[in-house]
Amino acid sequence: MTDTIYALSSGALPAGVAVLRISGPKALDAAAALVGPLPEQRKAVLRTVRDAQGQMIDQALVLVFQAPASFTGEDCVELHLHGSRAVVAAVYRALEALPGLRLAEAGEFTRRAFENGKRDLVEAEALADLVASETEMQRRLAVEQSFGGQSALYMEWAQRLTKARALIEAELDFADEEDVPGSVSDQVWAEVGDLYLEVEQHLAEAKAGEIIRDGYKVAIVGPPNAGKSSLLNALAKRDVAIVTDIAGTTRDVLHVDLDIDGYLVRFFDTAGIRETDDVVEREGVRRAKDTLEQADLVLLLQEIDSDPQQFAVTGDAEVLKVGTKLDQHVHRTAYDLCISTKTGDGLDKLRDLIATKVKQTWSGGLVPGRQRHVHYLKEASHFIQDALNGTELDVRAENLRGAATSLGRITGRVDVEELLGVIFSQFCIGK
Ligand SMILES: Nc1nc2c(ncn2[C@@H]2O[C@H](COP(=O)(O)OP(=O)(O)OP(=O)(O)O)[C@@H](O)[C@H]2O)c(=O)[nH]1
Ligand SMILES: [Mg+2]
Repeated sequence: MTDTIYALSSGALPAGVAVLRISGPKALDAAAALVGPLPEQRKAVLRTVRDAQGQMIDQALVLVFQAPASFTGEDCVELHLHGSRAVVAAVYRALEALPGLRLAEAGEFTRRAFENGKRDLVEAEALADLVASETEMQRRLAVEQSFGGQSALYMEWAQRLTKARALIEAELDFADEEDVPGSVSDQVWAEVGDLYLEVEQHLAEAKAGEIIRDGYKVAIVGPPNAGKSSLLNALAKRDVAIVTDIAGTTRDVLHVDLDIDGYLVRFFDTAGIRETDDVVEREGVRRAKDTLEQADLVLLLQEIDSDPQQFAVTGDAEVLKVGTKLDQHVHRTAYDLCISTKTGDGLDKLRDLIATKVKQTWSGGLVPGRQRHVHYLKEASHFIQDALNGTELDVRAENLRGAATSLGRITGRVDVEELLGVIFSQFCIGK
């Protein structure tokens, strides 16, 4: 017997309304104990909420969802209470006193939704992303993955792999019989080859998913006194970093998150890179180089007309050469862009350039959303590659099964053996 769980589903109190959700076998009884006879399901009705002594706690809208047509797939009741801490505490006390009820653990409602087949793992993760989304693109990606075709895509791939395997195994088992599609092999492997390319193409977009979720990382680097911290402050429109005319002011890596046209963009201000005997500054320079290597875009700052950089830019990020202190110099074509944080000159252009670059990272389609997905996709891809390159037919078939299983692990739903049943039912062998 599962516990019946309850929790506040809405945000921080106080608020206009607090939505308290109860889910589980005793949800209806529990709600009835508080509000009396329950309304017809899926119909919001105003009721008085009372404690065990009959004292009125609040008035609330009551909504009943009967299993399996609810978020969790269990009987669910929502109480839309007035959003005060005391009201919610009093309702919690009343529910706590009922047998078989307890406060839900983090994620428990969604876990039950998964266990009852309401959402698969990809959809459950995407729902968490949707709730946590702060930028427009994070929202779009989460919606795409939560309600879009992500799971269906992996399911379809697993299905194609399993079908291929079934055909190969049929050839193995019944090779000497006449009514088996004879050399289907060539066609099957051609199709598996196509699938391999599709998986690889999808994997190639993993970076896009990471950038949307975790942000587009822009490293501001350059020699000391180039105006790096001044740029960070100008972009953030507040005094985040200390700015002085002493070379070597910044030592730690500071960062500011900005929402640029709906994308999360993370700017990192770093220590000026130079040879130094100062232990602290040297550590700062090391961190600056680390940041540089992990960046998606590097803004290489240098005061216009100053001596060229003495260090090499490593990593595979794109580099924008930015000339600084334009108020004291004139434009030079040696730089991609010239700015002045004093006058604000060039800053809009810089922002636009970054916006253009980050927009190129995601086309809006299905991309692997998480490291977990990427892991299993790579695993599947390896299995497919082994299947394509193998020589022993039974080993190749086994690799196809491995690939389908890896894909199934992403959604947590695809049972390969079950799929096999579905596929076998479509063609009869040996009658
Ligand atoms: N005139 C002018 N001065 C600037 C501009 N940007 C920065 N400065 C000055 O240049 C000096 C260094 O600026 P910072 O922003 O601290 O330079 P930084 O690159 O962070 O320097 P470190 O942290 O030491 O590596 C300060 O005195 C700033 O006021 C600018 O656009 N125009
Ligand atoms: Mg600085």
